[in-house]
Parts: sequence; C-alpha cells; structure tokens
Amino acid sequence: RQAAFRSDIGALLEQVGTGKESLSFMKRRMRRLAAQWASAARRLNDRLRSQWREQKRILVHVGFLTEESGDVFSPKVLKGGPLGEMVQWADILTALHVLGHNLKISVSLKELQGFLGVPPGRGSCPLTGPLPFDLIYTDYHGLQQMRQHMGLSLRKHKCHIRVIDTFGTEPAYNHEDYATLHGYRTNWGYWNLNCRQYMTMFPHTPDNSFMGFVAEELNDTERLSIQRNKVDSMAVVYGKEASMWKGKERFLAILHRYMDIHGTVYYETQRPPEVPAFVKNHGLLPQQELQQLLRKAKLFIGFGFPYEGPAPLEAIANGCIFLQPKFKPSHSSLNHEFFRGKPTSRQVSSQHPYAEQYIGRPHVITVDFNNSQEFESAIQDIMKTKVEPYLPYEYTCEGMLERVHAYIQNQEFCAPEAPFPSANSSSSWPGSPPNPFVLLPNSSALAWASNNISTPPSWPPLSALRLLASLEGQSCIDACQSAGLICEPAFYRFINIKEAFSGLEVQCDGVEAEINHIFPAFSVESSECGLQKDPLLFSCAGANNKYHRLCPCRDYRKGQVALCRDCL
Ligand code: U2F
Repeated sequence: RQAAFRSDIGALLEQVGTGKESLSFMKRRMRRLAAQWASAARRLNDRLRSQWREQKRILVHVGFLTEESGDVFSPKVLKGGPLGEMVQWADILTALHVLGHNLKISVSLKELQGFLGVPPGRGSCPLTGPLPFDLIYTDYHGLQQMRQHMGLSLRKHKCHIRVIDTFGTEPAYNHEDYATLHGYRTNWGYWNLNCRQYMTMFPHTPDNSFMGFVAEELNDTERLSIQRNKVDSMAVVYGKEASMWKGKERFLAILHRYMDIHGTVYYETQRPPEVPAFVKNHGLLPQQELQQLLRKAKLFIGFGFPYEGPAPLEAIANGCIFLQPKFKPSHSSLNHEFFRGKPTSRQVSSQHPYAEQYIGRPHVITVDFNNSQEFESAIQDIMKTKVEPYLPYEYTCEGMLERVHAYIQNQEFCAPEAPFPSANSSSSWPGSPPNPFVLLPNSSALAWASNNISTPPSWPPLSALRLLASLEGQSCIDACQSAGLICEPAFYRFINIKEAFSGLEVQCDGVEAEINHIFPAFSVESSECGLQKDPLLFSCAGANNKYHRLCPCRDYRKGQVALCRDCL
C-alpha cells in the first residue's frame, strides 16, 4: 500500500493516550507544532510526488516511559527534569504519523505484549507467528523488555528494530564478544545490531543513523517582529534545574555587569539558593512561553550541563547567540560520571558539540570559561553582534520528514548483504576488477562493483563512495570530515578488500584479516595491512595511534548530513 501524507494529527493525539505528565507534555508539543508539520508535509509531498512510498506497519514502544522500567522521567516533567527525550519521541511519532504509516504506540509492557500477540504473564514466551510489524522503534529499555518477553524470537526479528539512543553506540561496544574481550562492555551496548539501527539525537558518530528532532520555524512576520523586539542586554540562562547553576556565581556576576539575566529554574516555594537574587527567575515555563522569552533575549548561556539538549537549537532559531563552555580536556565515558557506562568513547568537546561544529559563529560562541578575560570579551562581542534567527534544515519539520522517509524506504537490515569478497584470506574480487581500485566518481571500478556485487543495491548508492586513508591515529569520522565528506559505514563492505590498499598505493607485506574494530587499516612503519573479518565491527569511530584507517566517505547535502546528494 502507498503511504499518503497526513495533515491532521487528531488520530495521533488519541493514540498517545493519557495518565502521565510526559504524555501530556508530548501532546501539547504535537498540537503546538501541528501546523508546521502540515506545511512541511505539503512541501515534501510536492517534491516526492513521483516516488512510491510504501506504507509500513510500525510499532513504537517507548521503553523509558513504561512503569516496568521505573519511569523516572514522567514525575519530573513539571519539576525541571529532562525533557529532551520527550521532545524527540513526540517528534518521531509525529513524523511517522505525518508520513502516513500505520502506527501503534505502546508505553507499557501490557500494550507491547498485546501488539506483538504474545500471551501476557507467561514469562519469556516466544512470539510464535510472523512479526505483525515491519518496523519497531524503541529504546534500550524497550529492547530489554522485548528480550525478556519475546524470548528467542527476538533474535529472528531484531533486524526490524530501531533503537532511539540519545548519545549513540559505537561498533566496539555493540559487538558482544568483542566488547567483553576488549573492555568495551557496558550496561547498555552489546546487542549485536547493525550499528545503523541505533538512531541518535544529534549526528554523533555516522556509525549510527541520525534521527534528530525539530525546532520551531519562523515565518516572515515573526522574523521581523523578533528583529524589532530584541533586547541587546537580555540574557537567558540554560538550566531548568537549580543544580545546573551550582558554583556558577562568578560567571553570573561577570555577566550581570553587562546584561539582565533571566532564568527558567523550577522551584517549589522559594527561590533556589543557587540562583542569585539579581536573576529574574520565571520558574519552569511551558515550551511556548520559553520561546517567547528567547525571542526577546540576545544571549542564551550554558554552564556545561545539560549536555546536548534541544534548547540551544531553539534559542538559535529564535535569534539568540548561544555562549557555551569549551571542555578541556573533552568529557567522555572515560573521565566523566554522566557518560560513564554509555556505549561510546566519543569526546564531547563542549556542552553542545553540534552547535559548536555544525553551526558555529556568529550563532554559537564556544570559549574557555575558566579564562575570565576570554569569557568577558565574548559577552562584549555578543552585545555588539547582530544575528539572524537560524535553524539547520535537518532540524526543520521538512528536513526530519525527508530523512525519516529516506531511512524507512531505503534502510534494510533484514536481507543478508551479498557476501562481499570475504576478507578471510587471499580472496579478492570475483571476476577481475579494474585496477587500480581508486574509487573515483563514475570510475569503471564502481560501475563494476554496483553491477556485480551490490545486491540488493547499496543505499546510499555506491556512486557516492570516495575512498580515503586517514592520518595515523585519526578516525574515519575525522578523516572524511577534513575532506568535506562524511564517513559512510554502509560502504565499508566495498572497501574491505586488498585492492583498496593498492588503489591508494599502500605498500603491504601481505594482507591479513582480523577481528579488530580499527580494520581495515595499515601501518606504514611495519608495512602491515589488515582487513576486517567481522562486518559487525566496521567502525567510523575507531582510531589507533599506530594505524592509518581505510575510510569509506561520501558526500552529504548541505544542512542534511544524513543524506547524500543521490540518496533520495
Ligand atoms: C538534555 O535534556 P534536557 O531536557 O535537560 O534538555 P534541554 O535542552 O534543557 O530542554 C529540553 C526542552 O525543555 C524545554 C525546552 C526544550 O525543548 O523547550 N523547556 C521548557 O519547556 N521550559 C523551560 O523552562 C525550559 C526548557 C538532553 F536532551 C537529554 O538527551 C540528556 O539526557 C540531558 C542530560 O544531558 O540533557
């Protein structure tokens, strides 16, 4: 069946259900953004007119909101607790609904069992018949619940699952045996999924798929009125919970010399002691009122926590400059409590690396807050700088719909990928590939590869592939990025061949295949070249001081890093 865009969200609101503050928050958000989604759907529909979009049967099981997982989030919705995850789930649900898919939503174990047709109360009774869904979106909590209640059948069906995973999961952590043997075992990882089945909140490692969320878009009238009403001396502090303000008096005092400071900190009866008396605290605001405040403010300032939330994008979209601390050294699961046990080694270079790296000046200013002079002159600069409201396309409704549509129609983890020349031994390309195997656009090697090997056809299309060698110690994330490209894990299987070394004129004293997330890679010093033996370990994120990595890069659309030029 063809999926038809929906512009009305009435049915979705009914499906979301009631009885939890988190669900009410999500529904308020859905209502508030409904018009924005509808007009984005019209635009995308016009652009995709000729394309067949298959309607999928989709189950969304929001594990962290189930009572069975403890649901620690719902009671804190109105008390300054995390809302980022709810923002994202609300937007995922809306995107799937608007794209016209057949949706079922579950926020309890009972509903999950009902939808899956598993008899309730029978422990890990396996689901016997076929899976009644094409896709299941869930999170790590939900995955755990499915393992417990679908038993053995989970293994059979897991290619249909997509895991919404805020901070991301790197391949070394995802591979159960490898993680256990090499110290990458955490509470969360080790599910042996294809890492592209993990979907993140920001484009972290391209080993995962970038799901994202949306921020508010402005029409021309709103832009104009923002321009007129901006107050150059007004700052809003990022932090809805008092603990986020702790120990920040020094910065607040400096800032207060220049600007009036506003906060939206939750409190019960009295001003929290962490919030100085000169701060105008509005208390936790409904999203809509926060947007109004941001429209007037010139500066949105973060003090280091929360990490990687939606609010800075909302502030920038409303014409604020976001000032945030640079982390030196970077925060990560190795040195910071918050990230400890998360299945990633990602180095978080500031409070909001996406804002720092993908948006940057003049909208985002990232400085060392411990250097008071640097901090103070940043504030002085901000007061003088004029900026326009800005929202990257990938965080607009149209951008999110386009991306989710592309994933749904093209990502396929169930069909076995054609066995690519096995990296086991001396085997090479079947037939005789044109050499040297330099993956230039439209080269005959590529044409040959797409005709002979790529069944089902590769997505992203193989024409986007560019092969690079990283610098010693550099990951493929960084190597591709420094060439203006992005690492594409789906392409590893095409470059995990010995011809790739010769194509790059690398001298190899023999080529071995190993189970090591750094491979394919080579060492110049020892003339050692290694291929990857286990496709589950193909990793954009991996890096090792002794090795240059072989990197499959691709182009990307401006403002939509998840998609290559020919991906739609
Ligand atoms: C992040 O979660 P947070 O909820 O702490 O992220 P924020 O950026 O603070 O804000 C989330 C939403 O809260 C809204 C605001 C944002 O969309 O519009 N809000 C509001 O409605 N009223 C207010 O007064 C202030 C904000 C991140 F998203 C999570 O993934 C992390 O787990 C968490 C911890 O690092 O940080």
